[in-house]
Amino acid sequence: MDFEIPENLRIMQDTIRRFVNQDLEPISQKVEEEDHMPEEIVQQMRELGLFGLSIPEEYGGLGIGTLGECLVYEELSKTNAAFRSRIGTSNGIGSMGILFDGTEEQKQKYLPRIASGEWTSCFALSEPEAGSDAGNIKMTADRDGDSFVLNGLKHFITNGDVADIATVIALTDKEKKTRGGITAFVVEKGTPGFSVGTIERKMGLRGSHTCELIFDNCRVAVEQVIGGAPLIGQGFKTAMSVLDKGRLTLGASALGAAQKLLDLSIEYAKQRVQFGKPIAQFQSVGNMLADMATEIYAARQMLYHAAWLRDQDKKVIREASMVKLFCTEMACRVVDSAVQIFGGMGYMKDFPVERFYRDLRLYRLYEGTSEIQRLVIARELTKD
Ligand code: COS
Repeated sequence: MDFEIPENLRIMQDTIRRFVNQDLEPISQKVEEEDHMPEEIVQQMRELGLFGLSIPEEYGGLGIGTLGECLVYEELSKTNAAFRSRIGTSNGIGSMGILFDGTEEQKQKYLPRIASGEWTSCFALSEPEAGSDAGNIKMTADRDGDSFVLNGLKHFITNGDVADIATVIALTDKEKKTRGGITAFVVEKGTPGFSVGTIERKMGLRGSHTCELIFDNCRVAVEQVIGGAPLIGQGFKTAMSVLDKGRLTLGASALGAAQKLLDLSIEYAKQRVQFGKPIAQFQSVGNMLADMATEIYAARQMLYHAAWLRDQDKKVIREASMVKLFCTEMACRVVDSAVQIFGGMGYMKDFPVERFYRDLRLYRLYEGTSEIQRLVIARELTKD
């Protein structure tokens, strides 16, 4: 067994760590307060190649593999979660369908633009009646000659307002549904009938917007089916494999946030004096720190192992759900302890702990709730 992180990934990790400390962290509170991501910082992300992490070099990306991506997201998540969201959604769930199942023409057309950050992508699956029950989508795509006509509403779409292209999952056969009746499309901004609806008001993740997308007789050519004509009706599998990958990188993001919270908690516990000594010297606080560190250690091992498995081209459906489940639940336990250690200060907006508390709560919900992860794991364990 080799637990060494390869040299090239270590260098990348250090670069991102510096970027977080020097450029992102100083503006993280501003992004939170203004609920806005400054264009200059997005430009810096482009220059670092962050929008192409998961895209192979032949399409203009860095192609650093799943472990590399996880290491980057871990570092990026030690500050405001909106930064990771801006990048991760675009070169993650927004564009992975094209990479996994797209035609060569689609890859050539879209991936270099996503990788350079010139274009942003989003992933439009969720609907009011199709959250966990992803196969229950109502949005239709009716065939009409050489095109499809899309009608319906998507909601909770991260990056929806800034996206230039959307991976859109729609029903092409109401009888077949998840088995041959769902199709994935790539729809470009500006296509008549495609518009952004309400920007939703959320508990956290300010600076990263979540929107409705409206499709009203939106006509797209058959060429916009991800994978082209042979994959008409096969979009549910595309969507599911996109989510499998996203569950690993989201686990990495939860892990990075948890590590940051542990670091902040240790620092605070060592300098906060009560009853004449630093609170770190009280056994009850020490126990909390010990539990936080132990869970983080466990989470990191499982994440890196699952990422490594995926880089060996192994199927990781079960492992990805385990990682998403454990890392996000763990991070929520860690942030709860962090608030407890910070006491009243942890409840104040002057300290980042309060923001992490709100932001991390989402991680147990999106890209598959904890309940869905357990369902997937149990099904994988018990299937023939
Ligand atoms: N990768 C590839 N194919 C998959 C897959 C995966 N991870 N999961 C399911 N499939 C395939 C199945 O193999 C099946 O095809 P076959 O009959 O040809 O084998 C087809 O898809 C239907 O699968 P299944 O019967 O399992 O579908 P269900 O409707 O029961 O739903 C779950 C499966 C619950 C796993 C799915 O609805 C899900 O992941 N829900 C959560 C969605 C989510 O994360 N929403 C958050 C918002 S999106 S950001």
